[in-house]
Amino acid sequence: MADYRQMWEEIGLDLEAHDGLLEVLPPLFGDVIVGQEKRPAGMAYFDSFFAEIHGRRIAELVQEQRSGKKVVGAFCTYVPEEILMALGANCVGLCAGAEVAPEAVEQYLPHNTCALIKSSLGFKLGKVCPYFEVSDLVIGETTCDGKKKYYEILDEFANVYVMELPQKKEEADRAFWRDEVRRLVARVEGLTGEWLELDKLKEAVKVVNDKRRALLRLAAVREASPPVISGKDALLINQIAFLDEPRRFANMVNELCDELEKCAANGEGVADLEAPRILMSGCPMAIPNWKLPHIVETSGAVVVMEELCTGTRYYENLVEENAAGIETLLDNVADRYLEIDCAVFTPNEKRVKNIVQLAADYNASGVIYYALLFCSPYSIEAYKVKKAVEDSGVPFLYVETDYSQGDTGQIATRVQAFLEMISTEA
Ligand code: BJ8
Repeated sequence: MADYRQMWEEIGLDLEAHDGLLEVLPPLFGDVIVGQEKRPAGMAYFDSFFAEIHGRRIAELVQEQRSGKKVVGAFCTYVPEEILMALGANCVGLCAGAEVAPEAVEQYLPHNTCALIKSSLGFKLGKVCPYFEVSDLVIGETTCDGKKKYYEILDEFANVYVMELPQKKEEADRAFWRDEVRRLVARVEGLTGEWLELDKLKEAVKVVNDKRRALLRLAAVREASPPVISGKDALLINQIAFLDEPRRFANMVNELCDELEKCAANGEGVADLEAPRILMSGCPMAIPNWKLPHIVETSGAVVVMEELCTGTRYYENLVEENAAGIETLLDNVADRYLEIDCAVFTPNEKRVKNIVQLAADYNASGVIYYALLFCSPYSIEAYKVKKAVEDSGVPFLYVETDYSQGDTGQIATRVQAFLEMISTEA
């Protein structure tokens, strides 16, 4: 990586603490991601993106800021990226995938808060997330109680705006959410000084849909047997989707898909035909959280799909592009986001059915459900998911964990026993 120290200092990173993070990340990446066998050549772009994750991409964002463009940070897949883009802002996902400054965090948040929320505050208090530091505005959302209350605290340290997400999906909720999306437009117009215009929104909708189309193409080729890409590589791509420039990202995913589709046609894969195929479902896995997929894939299985926000929930469902006027297009944007099935919704039968369908589509040998410790929505919803998955004849394993490494051995033992059970029954 080039020398970015001056830039990091200017944007407000704590250089010493940041150096500490940079000492840990590359070896972890080398061990977990680069160390895999038979990786597609097209992963080189995503590896180089990761190598420069705090460098080149931040330099691009800072450069665009200098020419007047804003940066908006977000935590959730409900934040409508195309609206930010149409109003002259870059949307970036904020770091929340590693334990940072835990003692400082627990001065603000109770111990029994999920690792994702604690991590996010840790990155901010520790001043080690450059995406946070370059953000002109941070958009939160009323999803789970933990995040809702966290944003009140984060407001002391960042410029925060919170979108109100309904908890049901009935007509009144849709009407409310469509209005909420318009309130976001007004807030971002105030930030960037630009007005939302039909042509700009149409273009942004197409760009973000193209990113989703590329990820859907990648998802489709993962139905192949043997699998043509590891779950860890696919997860890395999904994680980078929140950070990279969308047009470039879509091009690189499509290039990778050209390669993977050829492999699938030739029957070439990254694992044996007999390797158990796992559908991973549950809480998001933010960079550099590869803990559970790494355990699964070093135990002889392959993750063939992720029902996660760093997975299907991020890219399924496109915004309807055909719209005569701006109001219809805004409604189309709002409606697409309300289709996302986060566990904070009630009732949430569509998510449960979708998981069963994904397991069938990907010929999954088992579903591994990932719940972060203290995450009520996902851990409680696991009951219904388990029942539906097992009723469909697919084995199910529930794993509750956090970002520490202390339970890795115990999880590995449970995963291996699960995989053995799958193989015996097959
Ligand atoms: S759409 S999953 S990104 S809210 S893990 S903070 S739910 S206690 S992250 Fe999420 Fe949006 Fe939903 Fe996706 Fe709360 Fe659970 Fe923590 Fe969570």
